[in-house]
Amino acid sequence: MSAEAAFSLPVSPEAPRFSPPESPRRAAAEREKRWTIAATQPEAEELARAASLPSVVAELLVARGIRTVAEAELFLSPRFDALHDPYSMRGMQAAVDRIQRAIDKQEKILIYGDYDVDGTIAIVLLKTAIEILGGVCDFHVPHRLRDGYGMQAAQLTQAAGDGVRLAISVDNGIRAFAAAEEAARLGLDLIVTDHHLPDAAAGIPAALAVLNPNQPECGYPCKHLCGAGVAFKLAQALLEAKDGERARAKLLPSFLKLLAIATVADAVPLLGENRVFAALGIEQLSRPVQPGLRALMELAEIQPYPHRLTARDIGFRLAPRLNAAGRMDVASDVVELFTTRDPVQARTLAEKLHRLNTERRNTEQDALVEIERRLAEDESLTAARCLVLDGETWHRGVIGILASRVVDRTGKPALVLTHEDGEAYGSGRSVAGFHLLDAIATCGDLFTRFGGHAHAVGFSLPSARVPELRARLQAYAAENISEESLAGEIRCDAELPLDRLTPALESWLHRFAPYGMENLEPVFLARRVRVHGSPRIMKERHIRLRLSQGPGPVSHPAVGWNLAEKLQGLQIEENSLLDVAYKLRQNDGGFSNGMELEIVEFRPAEWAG
Ligand SMILES: [Mn+2]
Repeated sequence: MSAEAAFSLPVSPEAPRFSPPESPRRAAAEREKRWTIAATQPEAEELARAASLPSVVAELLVARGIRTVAEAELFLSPRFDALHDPYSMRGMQAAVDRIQRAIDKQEKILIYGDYDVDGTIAIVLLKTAIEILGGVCDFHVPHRLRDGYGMQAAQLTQAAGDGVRLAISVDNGIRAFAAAEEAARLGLDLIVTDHHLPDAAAGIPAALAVLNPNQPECGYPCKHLCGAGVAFKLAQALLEAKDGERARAKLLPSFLKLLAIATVADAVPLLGENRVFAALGIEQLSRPVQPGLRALMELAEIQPYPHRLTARDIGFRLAPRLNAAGRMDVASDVVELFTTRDPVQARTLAEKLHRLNTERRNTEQDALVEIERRLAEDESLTAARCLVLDGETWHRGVIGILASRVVDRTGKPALVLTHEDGEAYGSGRSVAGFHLLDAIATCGDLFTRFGGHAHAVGFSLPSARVPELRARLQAYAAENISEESLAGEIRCDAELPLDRLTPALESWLHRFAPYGMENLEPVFLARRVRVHGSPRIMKERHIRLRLSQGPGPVSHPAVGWNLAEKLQGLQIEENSLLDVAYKLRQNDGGFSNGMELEIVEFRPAEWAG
């Protein structure tokens, strides 16, 4: 999965802009969304009493699968000592033994990674651990466009020729059957570490050890580690075997900063061990020590301590810069950035990533303008329930992001394709309630290759077949997507009237961060709130206003991204009564209690049922 998939929904101030008039976003906004509120959890009352929690806090915890006081405590205060024993992961002992032998005999080790944030950080973590232990190790990052994803047999042949005796895959390899065969033929020992699902029919590749919590018979308790998470567990086992105390007190905690970036960027569920990685790592990220991280954070304009970082800072600021390397060029720069000790080199590399990200954004923006024009002009697209958009010159590295943007703007599932020498390469993103992989599988005969999951897909096919793909998919979508799921849904986690917001409750709710997959930022519903004073429009697109509820004199500052048009269209003004779906946000700009509301959606209160 990718960061774009996870972060495509909130329209961030950093997201690129479509030209406002006649934008497809408006068309989507005009369709009235369905408002739903989560059912109250029967166990919540019990938990609230047992753990002395406010009831809304208990509701949110139970909705995240938390039942006991101990689980609640760990969720609200993640601790390093809650990490699982690495040896409960199948294959760990064999992997540790072989790597230790390689270190003892000074055999050259090759780490084979991937070109995204997860894959590059996985390399950095394992390489650092092996080097701390005195091992010799090289790494390989595939080129996204030239090599594609996964381990290539030819690379192993070359490595063996260069004297490598042990290869370790990180964030890939669980389906690398050909590469594993080649390794065996070369007499090269192979350790696979991965988190992707194994092929149900073909099983796992033959290797000296396979570490993957998702392989059959692996009893590891946290099944949703990212690739860097699996690499971290291996690093943990290696370092603890040497000097457990030093590893736990110093080395491993220092790994958590990068691990948190990978965990958030790879969009794995932020629960269980992942939550510990993300929470502790993000906390430390506000005081970066490493030159590469410092340089990157400076260029990404992330405010230093005492400002507290959020998962959004990672998702919107750090991850795109790190991913830009793999999209536009070669991702090995990310590994260099995070392993160099030289501040000058770190700065140079960070600047390169920053520049590539700007280039990526411009490339994306140019394509979006073109897509925007087509959406406005081509009426068949307005009617279609699934969009298939192809371009001659769109950069293959950004088509996934483009698909996410189109989904954001139109509320429809979208496939974006680009042509290269008679072959079309595509990436697709879906909306809730429409299984995109199932959908494209109905056109399986058209593709050269395809894969993915419910939410996101990737594929290629001969360019000449694109019109047929479009026609068949649109016919399928017309049958299988309801008008309702296109309109979208405003999901509220709980009803929370504004007059119940106290600083104490706000600090409880603050402990639910960091947010990500399966721990989404809670959205609350407040009915019949009053607009206090005149709303202000910012940059023609956003709104800032104060909202109050009940007889008290308190009003709360609120902000709403991209809601200006709707506010004006509905003639909302002072004293209007609204239902609002909102999130609570820490604001550093000095508003009351530092908290403000972020309005997700509003509607005039008289529509309320
Ligand atoms: Mn990954």
